[in-house]
Amino acid sequence: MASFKLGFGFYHHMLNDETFRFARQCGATHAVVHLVDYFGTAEEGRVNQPVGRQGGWGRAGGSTERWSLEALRALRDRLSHAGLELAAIENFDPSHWHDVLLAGPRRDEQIDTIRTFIRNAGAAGIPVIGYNFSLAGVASRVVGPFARGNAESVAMDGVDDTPIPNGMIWNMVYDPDAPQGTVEEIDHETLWQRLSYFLDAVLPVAEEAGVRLAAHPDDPPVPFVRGTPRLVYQQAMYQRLINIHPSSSNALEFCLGSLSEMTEGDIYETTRYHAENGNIAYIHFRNVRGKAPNYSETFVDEGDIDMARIVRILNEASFTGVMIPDHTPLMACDAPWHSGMAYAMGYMRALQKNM
Ligand SMILES: [Mn+2]
Repeated sequence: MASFKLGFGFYHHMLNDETFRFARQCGATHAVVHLVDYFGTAEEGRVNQPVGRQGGWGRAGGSTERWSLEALRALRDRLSHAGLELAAIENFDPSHWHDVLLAGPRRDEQIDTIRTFIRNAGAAGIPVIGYNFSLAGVASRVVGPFARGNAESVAMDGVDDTPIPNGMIWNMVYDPDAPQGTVEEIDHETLWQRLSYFLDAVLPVAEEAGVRLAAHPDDPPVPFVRGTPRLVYQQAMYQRLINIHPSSSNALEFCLGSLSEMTEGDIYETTRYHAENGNIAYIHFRNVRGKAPNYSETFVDEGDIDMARIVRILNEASFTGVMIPDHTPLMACDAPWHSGMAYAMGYMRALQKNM
């Protein structure tokens, strides 16, 4: 039996008892929760993962109340009653840290807010917070029948270079009254400096709180998207992120799909290296075919990655963290998202039980 934990990722609107039961029925014992509501009130968008588009996903502005100690404890307890251990919160709302990403006037104030979130997570016994230090976020992607049997999935076909309007970051509008214009053009080094400023400011708090901050690689992984630089768009760049501030709290949200889309690096060696060094906080266990800027997301068993080989490597490195499916193609039936997830979870459960 493999020692990884089987987790399920919950978008904010899925935090209900029925979805908790569904996750348990899929074999999940752990939960990764999105407090950001990417979908706003758009019901039509809720059947799939959020896909980047120029207009954004909607308004940022989830209340900081979701990160209060009381709210986090209540969430943990709700999941616990459903048989699920709250393993991680995934992503910060752009309204809580846009000036951290942009080096804007409210940067230090927002870092203080993030520090409070981290302390509250620690006090609520939540060991990991995943984040994505990115200006454009997900973009340049299209939806179509790209997976087996023409299942609807997501692909990249070229790079979107439309500038990001002021008041939007990471596909969400945090200031609808922002002045005309677009987000300032910067180079890669400037963005790395912004990440360093952030990590140096929050990692000591995270260490004290017993919380690991886990960085997602860029999705999609290309040097620039919408005129803004990316940080981790090749596998080797993960090590630069670790080197900024080596710490048990400076960790990785290891997305196999995004990493495999990168044009350089060996996914098996990269997995072995970071697993052996204890850098992996949790894993997005999904598969893809092709490389950026031309790839498509696939079912877990039909992409370029030999997922069983990944699990063998993780076992050899004694990885005991959580794996979640991240996203999957939609299947042709009345419950396209759920059946896609159940398929991935069944595959992962079989790997867990038989290795
Ligand atoms: Mn991912």
